Amino acid sequence: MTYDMVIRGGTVVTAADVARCDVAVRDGRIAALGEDLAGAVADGGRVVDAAGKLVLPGGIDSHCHIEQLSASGFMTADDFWSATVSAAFGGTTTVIPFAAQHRGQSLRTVVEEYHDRAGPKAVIDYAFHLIISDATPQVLGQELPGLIRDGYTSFKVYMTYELLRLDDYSLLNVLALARREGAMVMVHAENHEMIQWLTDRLLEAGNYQAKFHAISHAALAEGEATGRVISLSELMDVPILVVHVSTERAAVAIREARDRGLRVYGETCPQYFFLTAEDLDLHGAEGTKFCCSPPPRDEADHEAMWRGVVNDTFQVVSSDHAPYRFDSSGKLAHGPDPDFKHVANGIPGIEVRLPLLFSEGVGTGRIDLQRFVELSSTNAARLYGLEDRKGSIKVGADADLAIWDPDLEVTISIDMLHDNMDYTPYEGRRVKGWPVFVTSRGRVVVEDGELKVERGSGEFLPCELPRLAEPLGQSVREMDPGRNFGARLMPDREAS
Ligand code: DUC
Ligand code: ZN
Ligand code: ZN
Repeated sequence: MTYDMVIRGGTVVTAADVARCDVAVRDGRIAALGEDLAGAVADGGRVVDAAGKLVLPGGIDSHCHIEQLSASGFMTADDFWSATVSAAFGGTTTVIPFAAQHRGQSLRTVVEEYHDRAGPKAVIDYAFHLIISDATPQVLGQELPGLIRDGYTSFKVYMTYELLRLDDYSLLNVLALARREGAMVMVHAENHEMIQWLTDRLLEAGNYQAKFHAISHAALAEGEATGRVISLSELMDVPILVVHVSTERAAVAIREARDRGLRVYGETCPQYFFLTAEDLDLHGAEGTKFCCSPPPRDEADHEAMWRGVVNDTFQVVSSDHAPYRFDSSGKLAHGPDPDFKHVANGIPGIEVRLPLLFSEGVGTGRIDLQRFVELSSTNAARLYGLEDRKGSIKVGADADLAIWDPDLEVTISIDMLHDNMDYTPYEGRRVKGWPVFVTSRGRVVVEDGELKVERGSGEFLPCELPRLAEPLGQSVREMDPGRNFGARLMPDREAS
């Protein structure tokens, strides 16, 4: 047997193991793991020396907004070209952005539009989550089941944002559908009325600067909504994944649900380890660069996020890359001194997600290499139905690999990043460890600081249904006939 490429002598890391071995690639897939495989490279193939380096599965960024028009009419600064190039330079080889429905739109049409955007531009592989803002009987009853079968097996719903949010009744309808079809529901959990009330009072009093964004999106609003949606999912007996968790209060609610055996999963993002509400309190409109929802919090919440990645409250660390430039196309679309309510929500981070987590997580000993791989790649593949192809280094999987130099020290600056932004919230931050060689399906994507692939060479990945273990709570439910009444009313997937 001969190979197209052998990565020789690196330290290979998966979610389970660390081993010194070679990785052999043939026809875009991992063909063998073992010792001394380089001798079997085919004529014209190549041997890549990884001695002293780490060989990791390419990252999966399962929460990023790419070429997405927000409900308020802001287009992200990155399209599928710049976002996927930037992702690849940061060691990410799969992205799962959103195909976002605006109210009144057919989901099918939305999905087609996003394919038109991604197909000609993406340089790494991609899947799509759906955003459901209009949970009509037509959308839930007709469109969504077909889309799930076609490989769009996860969808995000919002509990806040006027033009996106679903009330609890609609959320239950979505959860019921997800239960029947076996799909994964991602939830943006913030209490809309709390935020709206605080925003109105702040603006009435003339408190319009960016720092008040963090006050309006109170930690309590996130905690309340997180607890509420956990109750809704428990009623319906269906898994949920609470996205971009920023507060200790929400983390504790997820932890408690998981301790009770519920299939409640959590995601957090680098901004909730590294940025604080004080970053929004900069001179002029500079603070708008840090406006995202939920907002950055404080150091106690940072520690809670680290605890959460260590104790498996969180399974996924994604970027929530939502890039809006610091100009009239983005943050300053409503003028040079906008009120916080009219500032595009979101910050960039698709390229620095992994180096930040590696440096501050592995580098400080908070997490080990296997946990880093799990949080940045393997768990997303499992939760979103990509595990046969992505998220691990195993024979048969796609050869999506990132060779990391664990000792490479980098000072993050906007000039070195490959997105289409004009700032990074992490300007000047020093990290240790960076990916130096990246492959996708065995194609070299990044080498020697250069992009090696063509526009549009990324491929769409239809997702399977996630294969999740049965909830621990089964026996509890049987003992307590009053619970999960909602789920009892729903026909099981097998029966429907
Ligand atoms: N919040 C979101 O919910 N989505 C995009 C970016 C943000 O800040
Ligand atoms: Zn969100
Ligand atoms: Zn988001």
